[in-house]
Amino acid sequence: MSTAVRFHDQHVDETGPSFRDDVIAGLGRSPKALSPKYFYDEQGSLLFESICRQPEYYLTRTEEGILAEAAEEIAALVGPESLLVELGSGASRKVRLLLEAMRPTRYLGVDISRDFLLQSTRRLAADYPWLEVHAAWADFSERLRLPSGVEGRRVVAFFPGSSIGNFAPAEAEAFLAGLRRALPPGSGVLIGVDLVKDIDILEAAYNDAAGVTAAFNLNLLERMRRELGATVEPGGFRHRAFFNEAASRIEMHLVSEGRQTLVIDEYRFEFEPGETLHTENSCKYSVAGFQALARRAGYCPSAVWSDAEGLFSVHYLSN
Ligand code: AVJ
Repeated sequence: MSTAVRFHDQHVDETGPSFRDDVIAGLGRSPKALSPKYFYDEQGSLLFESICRQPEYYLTRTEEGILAEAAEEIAALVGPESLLVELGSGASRKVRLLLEAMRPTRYLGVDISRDFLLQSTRRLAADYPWLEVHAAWADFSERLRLPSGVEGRRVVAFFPGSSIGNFAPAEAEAFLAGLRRALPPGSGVLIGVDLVKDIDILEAAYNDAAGVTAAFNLNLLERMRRELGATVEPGGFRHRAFFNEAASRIEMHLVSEGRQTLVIDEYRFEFEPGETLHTENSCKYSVAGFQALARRAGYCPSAVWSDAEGLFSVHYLSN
């Protein structure tokens, strides 16, 4: 069996700012902030996989349970598709449930972490001889480019894991509206969305006892050292995650333990004791709240699945 003929990869040119540009801009702002997309270097992607296995992090296993249960129903609803596009595919585990139920002819995985993406999409190509596998390493919040030959075909865009929560609601709406315009008519979006719930459950999920989320957050500082030659003592910062009820989001921060200076070449960034670098927002929705957002983005929210405890939701938005 030759996977080579069925496996295609492409690098989608990143024309935007680099990690270095964004770190220098983000540390220069007040309050200091950085995009969560920078968590996912090789080390960060591995730590994220480990987060997904932590007992407190209910999101992954709950979404997998929903997909396993609803896979046939989803397949029937979306119809025989020619292309399944996964945004932020990571280890591409959840999509297996869909691939097996939907049996699309083509799969495109899009992820920002190149080696991770190539490993996981090569595994898919090896495991599913009937599937044509494409991989694109790109920031999927940039313009989405579909492989050629799909014009006029229906596409299902799979956006799992509640990654949409990293966008503020207005940005999420704009992103989904842009995605809708990029997809051929008759296409749909299958999207995992974490639900608002008891604060203790939410906060525990981002403060696991094993400290994996803390390591994931602190890896940003390690990455600055590795890639930018930054002078920074990761031990001088601690992880903080809490639910901001007014904004309906988990916020993650790196809190400076004392007064210190982070140095990158000629740039010096002063931290006051207790000052934070805001590293992530993870927005939480009600089912109705997310459906309203999807409508504003021009979709018809035609189906929604949830677990018995109402922890997580998976929506099908038709175009
Ligand atoms: C990948 C953005 C969905 O917000 O739950 C996990 C990332 N951050 N633990 C999330 C994350 C800390 C995750 N998303």
